[in-house]
Amino acid sequence: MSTAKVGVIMGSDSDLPVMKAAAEFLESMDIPFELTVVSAHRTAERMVSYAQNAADRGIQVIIAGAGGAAHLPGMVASLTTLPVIGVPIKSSNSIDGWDSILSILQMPNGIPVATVALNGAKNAGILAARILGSADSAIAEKIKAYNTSMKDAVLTKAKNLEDQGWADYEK
Ligand code: RP5
Repeated sequence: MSTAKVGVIMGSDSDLPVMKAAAEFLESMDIPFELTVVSAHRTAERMVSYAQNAADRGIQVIIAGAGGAAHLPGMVASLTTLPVIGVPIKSSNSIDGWDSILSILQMPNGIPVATVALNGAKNAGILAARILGSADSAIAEKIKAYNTSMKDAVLTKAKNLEDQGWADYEK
């Protein structure tokens, strides 16, 4: 069995510049993942086999990104009981990204795909970590620490502006 808990798949290697944000977040949380190309249209059999075997291989969450007529996340969701997070990608064959957003978002009743924002692969990584964190307190603690670091960063930005005399907000 593979040690990966999250499967990060994408329709093409041209999606990698976007999708690597999911991988980088998982890496920062020490969550084992795998990353590969699975195309719904150009490697349909590979998609079926990947989705049908993922759970038995130890994968607990799948992140699937695709651009254009983005059928990969929905089709993978139809072939597994694992949670699937979809990342719409504004790709070279995309009109303006809406094609991919709607292909991934507008799933029929019964087969959900948790769709993040256009090119929102980092949030996909965070959501995958949160799903795993619901049953793994070590991961949940790391997410808490991540949230605290974001809060501190925003408060530092606020203080920097306030110190320039641009606000007199009383904390
Ligand atoms: C989609 O077509 C892929 O997910 C990618 O976003 C887009 C372009 O693929 P390539 O032509 O770069 O392989 O299926």
